[in-house]
Amino acid sequence: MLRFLTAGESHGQALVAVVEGLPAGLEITVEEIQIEMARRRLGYGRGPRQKFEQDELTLIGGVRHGRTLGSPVVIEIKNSEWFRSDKWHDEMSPAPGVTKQPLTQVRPGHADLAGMQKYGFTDARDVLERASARETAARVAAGALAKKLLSYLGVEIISHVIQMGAARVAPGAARPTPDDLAAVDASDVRCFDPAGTDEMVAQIKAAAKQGDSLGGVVEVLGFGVPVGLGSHVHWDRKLDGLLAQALMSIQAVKGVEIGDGFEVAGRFGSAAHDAIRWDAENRRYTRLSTLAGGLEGGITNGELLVARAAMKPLATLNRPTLETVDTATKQSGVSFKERTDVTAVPAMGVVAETMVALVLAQEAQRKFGGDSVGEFVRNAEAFRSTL
Ligand code: EPS
Repeated sequence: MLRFLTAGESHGQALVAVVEGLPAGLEITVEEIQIEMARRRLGYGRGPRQKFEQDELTLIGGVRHGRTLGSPVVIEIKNSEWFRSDKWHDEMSPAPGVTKQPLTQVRPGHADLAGMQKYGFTDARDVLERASARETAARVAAGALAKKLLSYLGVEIISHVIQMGAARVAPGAARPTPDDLAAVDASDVRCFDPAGTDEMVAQIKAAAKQGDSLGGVVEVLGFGVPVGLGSHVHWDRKLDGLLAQALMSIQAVKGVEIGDGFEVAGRFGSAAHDAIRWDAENRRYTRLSTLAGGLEGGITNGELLVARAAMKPLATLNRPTLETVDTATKQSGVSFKERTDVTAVPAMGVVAETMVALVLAQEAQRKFGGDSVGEFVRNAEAFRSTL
């Protein structure tokens, strides 16, 4: 089974991703992973840290001469802030000692207070360093490997922003295809619709002016996803459930939708399902719409995969207004200000792509198996020929 772990704190030395279970012979370079990492830093409304974090990465194990060995792939991503100054060296030192400045003014909407209570900490930094969305840099590195594995099956996964604050792309607006990804990434907010981009940027500017933050919705699209990933037989094998868990695990995501899940809830059944037709020319079944998002009974049906993730507005504001309590004194106050992003929705789209890729790669490996990429592809082709 393909699985992955990440480790590391936001202001520590580095993040690490360990990806285990990839077949041997997968061609991968540091540069390919770096392209995905750079995409995660895109987007209007990011804070100052994005400008100096270089996401300098090293392949520590599992890859030789540009190909995986079948052993765990280990990727290290140095936090450039650690190396450009000693600002965090004492604060984040693993050596025994105490911090000079414990953070006790817990931030509403963050893991701070619940995490302190759960783990018995008196310094919110013991929680926030790991809860930070900096961790998604390691997920994206792992996701680059999953995307590469899927590419051998002709699967491509992209995302675009469909809502930023109150600005929403019109329902029925054209969806991007993999050929449009460069255009999506060129938009300041990773929105495919030019009018939508302008409105979204205006929203961000207005929020920034007020020291406020914005959330939004991204749509992830999977092209060429094979039939038969996931299963109807048990709750924890349903692919829609696995995708929901993976997307919901992204920092600040509070809602997940497969296809038009929420919209169809209000329709009659006669207008809520994707009709099936035999496409004689291509000798395959097709659906006439994408309401189910490419999933029926928790199994992929070979149609476009559609999943959406809603991100709440970031809880750290540049103008502290959220009421909170100091856990040391129990005095009321307002949440402390740290440098922060106005929105991270465009970046979250790239993280969401990689989470979808990791789940699909896992399930593709479960279905097709194989210790080498050649075996994996042969098995997939043999299955496809039976459909
Ligand atoms: C983050 C807060 C900001 C973001 C950071 C995630 O960092 P800082 O507080 O150090 O300025 O820039 O995101 C990243 C560094 C990244 O690479 O995405 C948070 O609290 O989640």
